Amino acid sequence: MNAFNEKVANLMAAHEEFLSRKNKPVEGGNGIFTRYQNPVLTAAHTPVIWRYDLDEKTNPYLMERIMMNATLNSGAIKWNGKYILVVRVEGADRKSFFAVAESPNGIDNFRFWDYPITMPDDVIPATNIYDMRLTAHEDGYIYGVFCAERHDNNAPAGDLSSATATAGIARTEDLVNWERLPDLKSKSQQRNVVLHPEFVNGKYAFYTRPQDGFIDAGSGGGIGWALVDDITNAEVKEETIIDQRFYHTIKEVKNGEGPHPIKTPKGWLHLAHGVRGCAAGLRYVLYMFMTSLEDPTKLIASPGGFFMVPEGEERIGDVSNVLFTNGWIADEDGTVKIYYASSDTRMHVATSTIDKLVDYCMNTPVDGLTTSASVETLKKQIAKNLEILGK
Ligand code: BGC
Ligand code: BMA
Repeated sequence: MNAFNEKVANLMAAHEEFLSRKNKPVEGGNGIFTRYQNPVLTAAHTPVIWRYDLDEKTNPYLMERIMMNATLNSGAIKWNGKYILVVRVEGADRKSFFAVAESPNGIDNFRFWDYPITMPDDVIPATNIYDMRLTAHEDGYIYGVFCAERHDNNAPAGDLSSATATAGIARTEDLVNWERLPDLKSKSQQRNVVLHPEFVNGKYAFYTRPQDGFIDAGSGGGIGWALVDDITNAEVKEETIIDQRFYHTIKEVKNGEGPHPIKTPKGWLHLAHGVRGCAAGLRYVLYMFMTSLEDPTKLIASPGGFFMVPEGEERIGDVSNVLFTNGWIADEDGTVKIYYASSDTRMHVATSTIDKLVDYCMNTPVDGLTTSASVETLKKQIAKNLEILGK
């Protein structure tokens, strides 16, 4: 073997060893969920054959030719017994694309498929696409709903930052070949749009997030709900806000549905993100709520405050102080694997169970929206505990 080939072999072996690392649960915690020690995916997990040109003639120094920046906001689905993430991979050029990574157990050994997804761009071409929510719909297709971002051509000359966000829709049967449908038509811009897994009154149902501008949710605040007659020409006609934003809460500035909700005997279990502004910028945390099985627009549980916030190394990255989720998998045994990204940089997993998450939603005190209300809630628990402890 010549020196170059030996270098290639070492590179591949080191990468294989890295991908095979076992992941361990972090002991302790709050009893609600369990974090895992290692991120499940980072830019370093992307295949060697993506990043390097392995031809000695054209890459004698064996350098990375196409660098990868981050692996973040991934959709998730259990498919053919495998835990699948449709990852938002961001290259050094700031373009995001989707790529499938699969794992046998959902907590480690995630490996990317050889090729990224070729998403048909035959509608109105987008500059960037990201944050796919996967839904195995009862119509038989797997849908991917994602954000399609385009430069706003109405912006004044020289303004290269104004953009528009719409919901792109595509469907597949094998996660390889995707049929692109027209983007969701809506009066406002949309990000964080999610397809509900069941028909409701014979129609497709979407969680929406209407927004006034590209960044600002503005008057369109909240997680919305819209019924759509035809998925091949989806249009939001009426939109109801099912989970509102409130002053001085973790979702004051904006909020958005995470993955599609999990159906439980007690109601639909939702995971979402809430955003507030502070001197350091926007802080993204995760929160939960539940809606009624009979009427999915009806909020039946709204635990106050956050469910999960960035901790330790999670707090630092390309866009620091951010947790974001758009994928979780409920196993047959009731285990839930929550896939979340930290600071727009890497993917993690945390585990819980449907029973624990429902208990969390039903029994965590609601946010009373004022200091006085929070203190009263706290005093009630303290008094009860002192009585239990006989003090
Ligand atoms: C970024 C997204 C971000 C959005 C709003 C987009 O350009 O790619 O990650 O959520 O801007 O800030
Ligand atoms: C956006 C989201 C995500 C991102 C977050 C933080 O609004 O849609 O793409 O993780 O901001 O940058």
